[in-house]
Amino acid sequence: MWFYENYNEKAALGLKVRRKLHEEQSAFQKIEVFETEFFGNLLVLDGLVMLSEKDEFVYHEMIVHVPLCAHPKPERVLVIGGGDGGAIREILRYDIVKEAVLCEIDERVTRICERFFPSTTAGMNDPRVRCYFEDGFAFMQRHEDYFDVIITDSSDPVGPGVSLFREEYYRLVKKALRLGGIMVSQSESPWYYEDTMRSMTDAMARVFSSVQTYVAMIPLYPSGFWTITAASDTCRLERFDEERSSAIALQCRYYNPAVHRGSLALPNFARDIVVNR
Ligand code: SPD
Repeated sequence: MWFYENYNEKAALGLKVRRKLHEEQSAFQKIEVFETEFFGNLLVLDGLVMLSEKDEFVYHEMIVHVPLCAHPKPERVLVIGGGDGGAIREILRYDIVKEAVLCEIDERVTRICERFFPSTTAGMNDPRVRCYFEDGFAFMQRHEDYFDVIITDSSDPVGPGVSLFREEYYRLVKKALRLGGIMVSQSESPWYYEDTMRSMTDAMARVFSSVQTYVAMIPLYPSGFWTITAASDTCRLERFDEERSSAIALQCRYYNPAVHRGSLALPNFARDIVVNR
């Protein structure tokens, strides 16, 4: 039995699976969990791969440690999306973090991950964590001048995630950040989502003075060449805290100070899409 994620009707990812562990239609999306031969359990939303047990560490380490090592004092961190808990797990590695807030639109994602992905949800009951199950856009409208780092760990720009790729959302994020804050957002692949990358980074650049896209190699995301984009008025990713980064790297399987620096180097074809500012 094989699972296929269709990329653009011309290419697909195929994974050999032992069995389907779960399937349901939540109020927001179709949620499926497969047991694969090689990548462990696999979470799929509306037919698109969100994470596997084997490779999730790459995405979660890179979406968290790059901004948390670039911000001078990340005490309050918000994750929009990320109901699987992987980003929260990484945020909790920092003693300096006082509050880790999760806002996930679909509570069923979290409940299913608690059952099938215990290693990503491990931190959810930590006393520094607060979880809200509601729309990220609406949550952001109620917050002003509060967070140091805001991480948008969304699904792809289809279905419930679509509003998180727009200028209006980035304006709300900016309002919710304290002075000196930084946001990051998963920003898809230059091979398959060129238009999304261009429009989202253009929108961020209308809101923040600095926009920087960086790379993470994630085998189960389309093309394996995945990007995350940071935006801020004060933080620059190349000016990161080396000491904090080296200390965190001791607990990581992908992230370290050299990877932090190297992830900022974009090949020309990708650089030309996002025009890092
Ligand atoms: N095409 C996959 C993009 C998914 C990005 N978010 C994944 C959620 C993992 N926490």
